[in-house]
Amino acid sequence: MAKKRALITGITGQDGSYLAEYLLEQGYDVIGMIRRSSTVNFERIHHIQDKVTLVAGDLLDEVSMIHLLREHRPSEVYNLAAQSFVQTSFSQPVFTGEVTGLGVTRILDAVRVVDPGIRFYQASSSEMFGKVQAVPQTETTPFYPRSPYGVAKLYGHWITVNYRESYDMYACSGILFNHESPRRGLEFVTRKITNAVARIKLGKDKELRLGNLDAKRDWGYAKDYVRAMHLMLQQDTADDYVVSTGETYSVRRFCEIAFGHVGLNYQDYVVIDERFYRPAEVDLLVGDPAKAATKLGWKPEVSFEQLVTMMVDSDLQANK
Ligand code: NAP
Ligand code: G4F
Repeated sequence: MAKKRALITGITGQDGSYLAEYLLEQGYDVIGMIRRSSTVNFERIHHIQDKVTLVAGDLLDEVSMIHLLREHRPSEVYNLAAQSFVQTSFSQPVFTGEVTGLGVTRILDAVRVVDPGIRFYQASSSEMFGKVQAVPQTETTPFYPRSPYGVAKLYGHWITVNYRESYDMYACSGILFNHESPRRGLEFVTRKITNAVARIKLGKDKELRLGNLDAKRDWGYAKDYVRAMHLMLQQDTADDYVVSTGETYSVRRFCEIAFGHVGLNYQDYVVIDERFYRPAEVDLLVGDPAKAATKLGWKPEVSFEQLVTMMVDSDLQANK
């Protein structure tokens, strides 16, 4: 049987790197779309660089994606590329809309033009629930985004649904709640905390400046979540799924566990800094993963506490 071939946009990101590893394990040919930059940015994929094919393209440029789809003919496309940092979306709302919102139309349309039979995954986000209208959030909970990022993701979600319904394309929107790992970008709160814990423990830093400690998130492990992306594209019909753990914890609780893991008390080191507050906050996210469990047979394998301690241990190692 011919090998399956998948294109991943955002392969240099946290999820892209785990998804590429997972698809290679499943026997796929993996094509990774990378955008041009003046410095090489392959930290997360250097260990698999010789096993994947990297091709140039950009979500801002539809023609580049038409060319690479024509040349490489994937049977599955995972659209993970985005301006993914919520705080930046407040200072760069138009850019975020171009990449994270309109970028989805560009790649969907490239798929439609080249081969509408290609299966498509869109990386949607629990940020679309924003000011939550129900607890826990399900696939039918009304959306109420609270940032330009959330608004752009909502556009990406609906254009995915629209292309599915208009052109009979197999297009899925995975509504993923926060997922973290040792490969998480340093600007996101979890990695910011675990990296600081390691540096403080090793005597390299003295304090950690954070914003809202009372925000609550449903945090899972990124490696668990990429399995759900793949499962969504293996079904008889395309659909949308919430992917989450069903548990929620505050940023404060994350700090408690992370500092506690190395024998420190977070209250001795965390300093509240107004600069890290957002113009509008998402106070509480907690997803109901029942549909993903029933229809995809998916469940997370790493607990919240295991996730926090895994990230602290990894940062201790990296900062030595
Ligand atoms: P990430 O680490 O920030 O990675 C984003 C990726 O997108 C990077 O590879 C980046 O390339 C690429 N990219 C950005 N702009 C691009 C453009 N114009 N053209 C092509 N590539 C571009 O994000 P992540 O955490 O892996 O998340 C993956 C996706 O899931 C994102 O769409 C994110 O919004 C969404 N999501 C994430 C979570 C989460 O908790 N992690 C939850 C829900 C949804 P460079 O390396 O060149 O910057
Ligand atoms: O780690 P965060 O920046 O993640 P956020 O905003 O929840 O977004 C992440 O998850 C989304 C899924 O829900 C993704 F779609 C998105 O791409 C991204 O991966 O912030 C988490 C919480 C926020 O409430 C924030 O206000 O932590 C709070 N926080 C408190 N102090 C902080 C800080 N966040 C950051 N980044 N830095 C702080 O110093």
